[in-house]
Amino acid sequence: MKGFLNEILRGLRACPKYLPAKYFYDETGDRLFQQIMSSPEYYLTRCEYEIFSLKTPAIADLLQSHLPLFDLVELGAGDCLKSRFLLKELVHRNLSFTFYPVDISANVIEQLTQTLPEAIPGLKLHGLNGEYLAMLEKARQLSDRPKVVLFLGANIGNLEKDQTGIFLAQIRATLKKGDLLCIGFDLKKDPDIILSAYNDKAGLTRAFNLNLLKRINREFEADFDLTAFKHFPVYDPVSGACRSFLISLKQQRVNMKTAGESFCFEPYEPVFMEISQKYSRDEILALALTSGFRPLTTFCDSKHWFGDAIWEVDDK
Ligand code: AVI
Repeated sequence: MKGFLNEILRGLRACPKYLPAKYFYDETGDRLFQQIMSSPEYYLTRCEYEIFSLKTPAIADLLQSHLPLFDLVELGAGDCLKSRFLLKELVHRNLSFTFYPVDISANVIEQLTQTLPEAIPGLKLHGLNGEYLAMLEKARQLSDRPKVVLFLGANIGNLEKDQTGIFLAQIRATLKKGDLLCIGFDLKKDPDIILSAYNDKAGLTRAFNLNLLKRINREFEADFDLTAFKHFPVYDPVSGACRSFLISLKQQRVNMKTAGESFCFEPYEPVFMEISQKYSRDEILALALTSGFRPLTTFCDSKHWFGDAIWEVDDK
């Protein structure tokens, strides 16, 4: 709670203003994100689902050819919609492994623990509720088998480029030489397709962004007027950054009782909300190399809109 308030205050005091997107995900935010993922414009989930539903045997072959024995760790497991294809395949191949789903939501881990071993008989599951890096470390303490880490859904795209390298280097530091990372990237494509994914006609992404203001109103007794902010995503085809902003439609002052502070907004002043970084194939390769991995291959969907890259931990 204290961390949340401090980060919100830091963002609203900054120039230009920003709010951290990791706080989008309260109960309403989770529900909106589920709806976004099944909206016609948000292609990312469908593309990655296609990769896992069609290419799982090839992915499993690759994992097995590199590591005869391993455990699987999924960072931000959610409902395991895509990884369950791989889990089924590995169980079907009679491989002995433990699946460690990692999620920040205790509810998600509880759900998975109850439902997944039933849906995939023979699956050994040990849920880990907490932060990615700490839980990855925990999985290593629990078993000394080599690790295959899944980080799907283009979640890596929600980090700024300078943070991405740091995060990947931190993941690598918790792994051993030969361990594998399977990481989902949204690829650069027609800018109109990207922009409409973040500006769906039903207004789900708009509501998803505005919901953070609503959350701040509720949790910190603030008085953001949700009708006085406009959702405005932009895509830069050179850098591949898709950025969402909320634009203040008028001069206004927002009060936050919990902090005893108020914030002034100029007409058309932007609040930066979220980055969803898109990558070219060359940028993905370069990222692997600079963060200490050896790129093995990238599995793509039929439209080449999304890629799941498999990297091996290189010499430390
Ligand atoms: C979770 N993450 C990969 C999503 C994305 O595409 O950046 C979050 C999202 N934001 C708006 N729509 C979806």
